[in-house]
Amino acid sequence: MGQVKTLGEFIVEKQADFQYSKGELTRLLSDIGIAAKIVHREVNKAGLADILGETGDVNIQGENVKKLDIYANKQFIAALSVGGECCAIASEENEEVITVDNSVSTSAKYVVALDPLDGSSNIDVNVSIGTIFSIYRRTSLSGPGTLEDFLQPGTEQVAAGYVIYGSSTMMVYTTGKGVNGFTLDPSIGEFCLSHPNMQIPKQGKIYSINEGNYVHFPDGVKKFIKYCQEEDAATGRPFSSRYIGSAVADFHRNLIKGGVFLYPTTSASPKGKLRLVYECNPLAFIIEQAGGKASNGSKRIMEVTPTSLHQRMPLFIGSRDMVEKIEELLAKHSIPAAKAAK
Ligand code: P6P
Repeated sequence: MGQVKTLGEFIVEKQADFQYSKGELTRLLSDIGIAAKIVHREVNKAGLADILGETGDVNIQGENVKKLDIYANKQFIAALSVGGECCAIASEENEEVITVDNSVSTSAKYVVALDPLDGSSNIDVNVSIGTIFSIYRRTSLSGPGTLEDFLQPGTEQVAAGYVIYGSSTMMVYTTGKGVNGFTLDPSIGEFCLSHPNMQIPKQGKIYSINEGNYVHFPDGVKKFIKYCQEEDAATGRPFSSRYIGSAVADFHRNLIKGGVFLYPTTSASPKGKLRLVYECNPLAFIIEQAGGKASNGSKRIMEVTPTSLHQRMPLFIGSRDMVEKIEELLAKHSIPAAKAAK
């Protein structure tokens, strides 16, 4: 095996990609790596420690809070606050923006939005879960970060990534110069470059959707599911249905193998289920940098300007050809608003 390159070495090496960079982003990404290692340790022994199960609380999303959710949230907030490179943090677990008020951080130029532990309903059944993060330059001029710092379109992201706590723990991120994956080697406590320059196949053979919601899907989505199930040798159909129910795990599999993940509007989630700011946008940045596509069905996800911190958005993300097929079928079979209003 060739010379191992650690996340730290890689980040510093790539620092040159950034004009005027004085190492702040380098430090920020390293801070995230540290928190990921701490969360990895707890996730991997959750069954032993008393951090499985629910806290008895319900979060702002109305979801039962898992002890590991809270633990992960605290670790990432602590690592980012101590690091001094971000002036505010937005988290799925917190209704409001968390301002980092220490003397160093209020002059920091970055803000970080994160889902500290996505898919946490899978923790108790030992299914892969993940952390998703998105980094912006602040738009506010000084002082503590503000809500407006987070309501930027995804095209303004400086960096985005995820950590997947699975059969191994990996950190995958982009700073706009491609996508690179690092696997944690617990024996040395370092993330090591294992997946350089990740690219998603233009056409995949996997579709990932919760078909339990079929009756409530828009007609274009129903047509796409039937398209995937048709026999057609030329396009390798029927495709395989794979749905883990943990967005980071489904996304990561599709990034490596090719495929498309769909979370359309449903009766339970009339605006979609995934959150624009700290789930859809970071995953969209990664997939575009890997040659794929991310859409809300009619628009490029990263061009949607968020109007609120926790707003939800339909998400169709993965291999370019498959996302474009979904957009084509949605356009062809969408009910014009006027007609739908009758
Ligand atoms: P459903 C996990 O709760 C999550 O937010 C994503 O990680 C996952 O893709 C989705 O919800 C699963 O939702 O409605 O199919 O169970």
